[in-house]
Amino acid sequence: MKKKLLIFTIAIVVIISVFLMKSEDKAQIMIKQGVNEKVVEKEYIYSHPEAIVFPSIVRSSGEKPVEAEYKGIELSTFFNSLDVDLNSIEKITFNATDGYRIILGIEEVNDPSNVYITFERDGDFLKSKKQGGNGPFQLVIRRDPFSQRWIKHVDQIVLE
Ligand SMILES: Nc1nc2c(c(=O)[nH]1)N[C@H]1C(S)=C(S)[C@@H](COP(=O)(O)O)O[C@H]1N2
Ligand SMILES: [Mo]
Repeated sequence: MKKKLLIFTIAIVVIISVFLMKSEDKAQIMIKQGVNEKVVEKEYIYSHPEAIVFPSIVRSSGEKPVEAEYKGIELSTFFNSLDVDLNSIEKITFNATDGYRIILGIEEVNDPSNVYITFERDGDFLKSKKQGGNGPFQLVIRRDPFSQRWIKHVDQIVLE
């Protein structure tokens, strides 16, 4: 009887660990346009040849603004590299894993060197919400001083 309980306990622990490992690994962004869905994996983003590093001032509630170097891909470049055509798009909605959401007009997205999907800060990959970070992916709007639009933990982008 004791043996059965032990095996049962081990099985439960293994199942839960596998589940936790899987959910931790799931750094990806889903792009939706009508009925079309495209999943972009973290490897694609982390190794993107057009990613750049730029300085920015980070504002976090209750803290002094600090300067940091972000690494990311300009959003229009990102869509371009994925063969996503923005010509008939008017607005883009960004959804985060915590339910936070922001919407950008296409003019702002096409405004050069402004909107970036970022994945590194000061040389380290952005940590997930679970690990206490702003990532794994965060939108940075360089010319927007109001960081409430710098959406953290982006996991879905909807094109309309
Ligand atoms: N996913 C997500 N992104 C978000 C928020 C949030 O609650 N969830 N808060 C916004 C606000 S109001 C600010 S000021 C910045 C910085 O948030 P922090 O104060 O939690 O660092 O992130 C912005 N992006
Ligand atoms: Mo904020």
